[in-house]
Amino acid sequence: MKRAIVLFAVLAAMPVVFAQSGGMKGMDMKMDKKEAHGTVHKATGVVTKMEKDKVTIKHEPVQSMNWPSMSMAFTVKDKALMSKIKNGQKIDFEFVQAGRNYVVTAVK
Ligand SMILES: [Cu+2]
Repeated sequence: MKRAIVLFAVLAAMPVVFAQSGGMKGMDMKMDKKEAHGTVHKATGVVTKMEKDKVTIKHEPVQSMNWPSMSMAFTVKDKALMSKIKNGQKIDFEFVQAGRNYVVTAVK
């Protein structure tokens, strides 16, 4: 009779263990995705609009992103970088992807 109780306790505990390991797997996958960012992309384009921490650049094709030429907004976090940029200027620049944003990291 005692043995039956022990067996029941072990079986009852098992689904909890499985549920926990499943949760950990989900977490690992999310972390992998985050680490996919960080690649530096190079592009050339003309600045068509300037805002507080954003510039719109009509850029030429970017092979590393598989982008055709287009006009789009880039985030500029660095104020020193922002001061180098003028509206209408043609720039060679570098950027990284950060979530849904594209952040300019260098301007030549
Ligand atoms: Cu683009």
